Amino acid sequence: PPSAPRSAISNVNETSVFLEWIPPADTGGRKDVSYYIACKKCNSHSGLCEACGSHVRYLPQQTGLKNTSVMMVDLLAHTNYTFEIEAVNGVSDQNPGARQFVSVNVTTNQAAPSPVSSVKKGKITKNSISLSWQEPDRPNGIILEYEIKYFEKDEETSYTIIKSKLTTITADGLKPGSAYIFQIRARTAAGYGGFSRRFEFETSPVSVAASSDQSQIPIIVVSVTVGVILLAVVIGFLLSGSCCDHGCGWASSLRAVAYPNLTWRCGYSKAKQDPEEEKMHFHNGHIKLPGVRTYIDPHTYEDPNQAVHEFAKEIEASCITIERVIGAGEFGEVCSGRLKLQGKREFPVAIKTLKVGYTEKQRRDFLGEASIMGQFDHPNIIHLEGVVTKSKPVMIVTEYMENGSLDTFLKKNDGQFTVIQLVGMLRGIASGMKYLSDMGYVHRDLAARNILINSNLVCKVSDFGLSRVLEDDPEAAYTTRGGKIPIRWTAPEAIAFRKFTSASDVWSYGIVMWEVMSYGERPYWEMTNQDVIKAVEEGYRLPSPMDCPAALYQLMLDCWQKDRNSRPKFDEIVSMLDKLIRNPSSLKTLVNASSRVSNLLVEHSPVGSGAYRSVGEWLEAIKMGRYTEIFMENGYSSMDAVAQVTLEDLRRLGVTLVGHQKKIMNSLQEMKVQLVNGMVPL
Ligand code: ACK
Repeated sequence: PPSAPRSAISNVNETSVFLEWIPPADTGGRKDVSYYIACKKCNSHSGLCEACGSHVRYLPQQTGLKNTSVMMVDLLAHTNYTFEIEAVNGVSDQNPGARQFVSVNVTTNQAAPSPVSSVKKGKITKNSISLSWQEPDRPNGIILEYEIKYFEKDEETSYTIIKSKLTTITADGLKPGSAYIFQIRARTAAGYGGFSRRFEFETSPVSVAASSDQSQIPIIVVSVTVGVILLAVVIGFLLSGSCCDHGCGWASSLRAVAYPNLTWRCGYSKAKQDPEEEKMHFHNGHIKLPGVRTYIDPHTYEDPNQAVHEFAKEIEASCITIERVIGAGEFGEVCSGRLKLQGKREFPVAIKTLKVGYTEKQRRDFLGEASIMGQFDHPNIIHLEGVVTKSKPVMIVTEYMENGSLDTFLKKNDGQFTVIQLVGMLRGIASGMKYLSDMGYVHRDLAARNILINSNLVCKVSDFGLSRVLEDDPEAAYTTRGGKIPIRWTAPEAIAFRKFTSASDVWSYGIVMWEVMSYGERPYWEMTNQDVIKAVEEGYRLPSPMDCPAALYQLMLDCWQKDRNSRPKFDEIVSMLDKLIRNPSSLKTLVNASSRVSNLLVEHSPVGSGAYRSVGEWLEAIKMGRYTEIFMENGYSSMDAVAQVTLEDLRRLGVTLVGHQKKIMNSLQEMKVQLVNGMVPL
């Protein structure tokens, strides 16, 4: 027989061991030398060893090895092993002497748990699926928790993650009669193991018998048949050619000049799930409640491109028709246009473009907004259609909101809406914000300018810029989109010590309420930021907008509570607004016009030595010079006297146009606020 192999070396990687050696010095004069590996698991205290058992796998094999290396996998973590490498030949069996081997001692490392291999479905309803599973075969430590990822089949980019310490969960809030894909992975102190294979389960369908009578069944059968035929036709069509034959492409001459790189293919490529998914973390350590989706901060991705493709569909540029430029965004032009996707009807979209000559950081920040927006799915959050990243210009495509930004829209339509319409807008914004706060997303820049409004007066929250979320950057608090924290909209604790939470978003929501009820008036008018900070800190608050229902102004004041825990939550705001909408008479009580003004007068010194030397000069400055005479004739000849004017007085003086009343009252308020450095004290 041959002598023992020589110079064996080992390389340990978690729970795998690689062995390599040199052939024996003496082959016994034969050419049929092969190797056999004996594996022993040894107790570190007693030193006693036992055979490893059948769970260890040998690559390529345990016996008859021709090469001088082998790999053992699926060993136990933190375990001492002895491997004996024996050289054998055709006569070894006949040798009564001792075996000739070289041995190697190794200790395996900590390792992540092996994948969960068996998952069973439990109770299934039309909206929920219960699951149970077995601990992984090799936990390699104590399992701290499981992570269960699921999504509707073929909708992989929008998924939910639930964490559970038990080996059972119920996923609820699912669609009836829909297939869902589940994957589970375990976490130990060593980290997450790999995800299990995909398990597919289906929710039960909505019971037809319960919701329809027998006579409808033939209709359903016919519909299904027609549906199947249509589906076959569509599939045939899709297989036979591209949708470009059917009208997608550029409609205007703008296309060739401004965007020459676009191709003529059509459709979007679905974002693929990347194995790097393990790198994701939860935003701000936000703890998930079962069944509630959590926002994932794109910053936790090493590669921002991966984040954007995780959450946004790639659209081929040839499917977009740019029609006109509608504004300027932070990174480039904002255009309106049309999107034609395969199998869908063309529809209007807004297109944000990234200007040429951008830096890598600008591209990242620009697409960061899409990575955030793509995670949301709510009627009051602006909907992302997709992104164009594979050609230039880089674009973000969203649904089109016919009436543009809410602040501009309200200014343009001053006094044109009923209170119920205004409350409807506010309800929509609150509902969108409730969704965001449930997802663990803090907006930080909620303001009417960042709300878009469509032709049905539906308001949607937009502007999900990334730069605001740089918590660790000491400059971040002062360098948001406009270069500064939006002081007038921001809660005092967020200004003072950057405590941005959903409660600080509630403060901003109160300011948005004020903006809406005053048709786009600038909060705190022309006061400087420093004065606003000081006044708010001293307990002053914005006075009620004109003709504002008392219940709404009270809600604003609640949102502006200094103690953030005393502010209402977004779900409470939604319920309160719903109540007011259901009971419109509750909106009839307005904040008393005279108290609205006297509030200021009682607390603060009257206007007297303000910026204007005479009543005439003041009225001219606000383009209300036509009323100078009436004012003078009625005893309002000095600025001190003017400071006492109430809305009733104005009406009595014959100032009947609401627009004029507003101009005068707001100007008065502005002057008072500037003088006293404050507003309504709480
Ligand atoms: O007030 P606007 O018309 O509404 O001007 C701004 C401009 O682009 C720069 O932001 C408008 N805008 C932005 N997103 C959209 C959208 N999804 N639909 C319609 N207009 C939009 C915004």
